[in-house]
Amino acid sequence: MKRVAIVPAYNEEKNIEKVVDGLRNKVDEIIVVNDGSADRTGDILKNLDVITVSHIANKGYGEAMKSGFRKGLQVGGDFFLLIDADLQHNPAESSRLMNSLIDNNYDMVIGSRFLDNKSKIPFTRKLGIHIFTILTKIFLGIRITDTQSGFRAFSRKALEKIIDFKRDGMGSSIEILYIAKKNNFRIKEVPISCSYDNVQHSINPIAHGLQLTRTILSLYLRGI
Ligand SMILES: Nc1nc2c(ncn2[C@@H]2O[C@H](COP(=O)(O)OP(=O)(O)OP(=O)(O)O)[C@@H](O)[C@H]2O)c(=O)[nH]1
Ligand SMILES: [Mg+2]
Repeated sequence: MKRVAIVPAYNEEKNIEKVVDGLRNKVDEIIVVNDGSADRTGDILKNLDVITVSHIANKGYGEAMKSGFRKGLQVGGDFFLLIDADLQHNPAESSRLMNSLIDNNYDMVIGSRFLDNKSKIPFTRKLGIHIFTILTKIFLGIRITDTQSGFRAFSRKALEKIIDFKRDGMGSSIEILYIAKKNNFRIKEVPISCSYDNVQHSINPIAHGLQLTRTILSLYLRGI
């Protein structure tokens, strides 16, 4: 029973080592996707005992995730954990997702920032996430409290279906939920904390919002 963590990373020199350390005793293998980082992320990874997948140029969150998924399936993982590299998620909480997935035979477990209300999420961020959660519910019929969460766990069977997602940017998080719904996955949300203390948003919120809007409308109108 092999547990594999997948960590998409773009310019995360300040955080990547801490995230990897936190994951050490939680999984059997750690895959970090260095998505064309312009900082020292690549150098730091050379000295860490992880599998590194490197993009020569920056390809976006979706592509980074996909490269990680592909490698995870290649190395024979049975259960997969997706976690951000910016330390917003607490690697110590990985077990909550993984145990829930494995013990209950779920296809997918989503870490939700809104189930215990302990995270201090900046107001505009919270509003943005809620708007897209409501749109996802209305247009796609998907009832999830945190559609944008990047802290998720998947079974191998689920990942083999999910890996066919098409989007390269932030819309991929919603597309994955759409694939999960189409395949009648058993999904569970569990509470997670999320830190906004040291975050430098690497994507402009307006660009982010537009990507999500385009994704929801395209899935609603064309199913793709
Ligand atoms: N923004 C961005 N993140 C990437 C990219 N490739 C990989 N990532 C990683 O994807 C994860 C999520 O990116 P974030 O920019 O933190 O996205 P977010 O957490 O939804 O948004 P914030 O609330 O602004 O932090 C991080 O671990 C990034 O390092 C990319 O091209 N752009
Ligand atoms: Mg982040």
